[in-house]
Amino acid sequence: MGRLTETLTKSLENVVGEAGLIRDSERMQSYLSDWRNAYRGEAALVVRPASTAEVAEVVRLCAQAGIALVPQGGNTGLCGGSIPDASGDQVVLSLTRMTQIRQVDPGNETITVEAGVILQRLQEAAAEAGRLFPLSLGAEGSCTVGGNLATNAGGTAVLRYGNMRDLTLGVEVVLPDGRIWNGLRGLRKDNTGYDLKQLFIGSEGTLGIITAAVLKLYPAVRSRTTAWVALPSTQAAVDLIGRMRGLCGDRLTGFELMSRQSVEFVLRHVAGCNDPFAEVHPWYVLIELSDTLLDAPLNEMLENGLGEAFEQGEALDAVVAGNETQVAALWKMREGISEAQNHEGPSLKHDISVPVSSIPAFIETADQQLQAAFPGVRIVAYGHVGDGNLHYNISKPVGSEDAPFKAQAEAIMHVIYDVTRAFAGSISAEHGLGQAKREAARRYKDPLDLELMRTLKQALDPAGLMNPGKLL
Ligand code: FAD
Ligand code: S2G
Ligand code: ZN
Repeated sequence: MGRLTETLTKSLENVVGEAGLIRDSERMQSYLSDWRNAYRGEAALVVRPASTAEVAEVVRLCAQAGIALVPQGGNTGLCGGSIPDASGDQVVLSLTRMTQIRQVDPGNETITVEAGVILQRLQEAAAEAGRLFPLSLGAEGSCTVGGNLATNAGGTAVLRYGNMRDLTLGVEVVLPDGRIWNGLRGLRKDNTGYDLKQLFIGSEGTLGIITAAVLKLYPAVRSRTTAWVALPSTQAAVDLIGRMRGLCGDRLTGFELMSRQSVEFVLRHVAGCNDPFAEVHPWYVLIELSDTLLDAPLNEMLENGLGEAFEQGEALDAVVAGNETQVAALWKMREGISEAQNHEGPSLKHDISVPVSSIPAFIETADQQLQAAFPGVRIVAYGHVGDGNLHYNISKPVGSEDAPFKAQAEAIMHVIYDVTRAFAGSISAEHGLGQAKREAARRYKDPLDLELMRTLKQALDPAGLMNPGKLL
């Protein structure tokens, strides 16, 4: 790896201008640690190009000098993928100045946006065109489209609309040698060889820098109903989602599971959150139905489904939001879990997926093994049931110190990932691998998977300058 020189810095400044270069260590800080302060690094420079051409020139100059680049969007990633290493030789390339919405094409049901567009802005732009862009996650106020693509983000609407991979028709990428690959096609059918865009989606900045994308738009949702339901078990959650899917089909657009522990954390740390029920229950689901019709009979469907669930003992209590304020309050309970965990010491995150029908047995097995081996740890289990995706996070025992708990992180991780493997699951459902799960991927992924990934990496980035140390 090369080192940054004054000459190169000058050349980079000629490309991105004064506004696009951050050398001052103070101003660099927010680019050098992640949202949770779980990862920290050093950088020789932060560059913020404002166009694809500028990105390409920055990449070309750094490639020539052998300087490694760390692409960064909103820096909300949870695996340390956007944080440079400790060498101080790497350059962080932030896409946050590339915020153009290049084209909205309602007739083609597509929108073309640049990588630095914040997800919430994209959702608003779709709404302004009378459409829906359905990707939705807790960090939507700060994560960027480029980061969503690079991590193949999921979130709460995957069960109905899929993840970023499913929502994308084309991408524009600056390759590791600085060439611009224009894959910005808005076609739903294009069978002319390998689906190249899919190589870059989920590549976490290791194969190139995504600078723009053509994304699918959907019909706007004009009615929705939301309920918070107490359940006796996770099996009841799996039965209930099957019931709701049978009754409501594609109208089921949200089904989020939360353990009592996760709700306790939110009630304790997130202002304005109150338990809708007087009684304490072991599990809860947030259910949302939505439809493009203005007056779809959603409440009726929901009540039918819940009625059957009560009869079958699948539901213990339920509240249906009566207005938008109450809908927002229920989602705040769900989306507040991430933040709440940060107030309870280190949160060891395990973003796993297993077949939906295996969720109850996974939780029972993992709970048993963890509590036997690490008495007192607090299991914060919640997630997107429809995708078999659990955030099976672990917080330290009450009253214990951070350090000894963090020292157990690897052993805890192996218990959880061994159980995940036993259920033919994945050790990363939606957050990616970053630096957090690079070693785990080596241990849990099939060797031939890894060999093929390395072949691709070698073919596209032979100098290994694109986000080194991440993913592979
Ligand atoms: P960053 O964190 O900046 O980068 C993430 C990765 O992508 C890094 O490896 C980086 O190098 C790479 N990268 C960024 N931009 C580009 C680019 N233009 N080209 C190439 N590589 C690039 N994720 C989910 O999937 N589902 C959830 O439900 C979810 N909920 C969350 C809730 C909270 C409160 C928080 C803080 C995070 C959550 N996340 C979730 C994780 C995170 O928001 C997503 O991974 C998101 O897609 C990251 O986007 P970003 O712009 O912040 O990317
Ligand atoms: C979510 C956020 C990450 C975590 O809230 O759906 O993806 O585990 C998670 O806190
Ligand atoms: Zn999630």
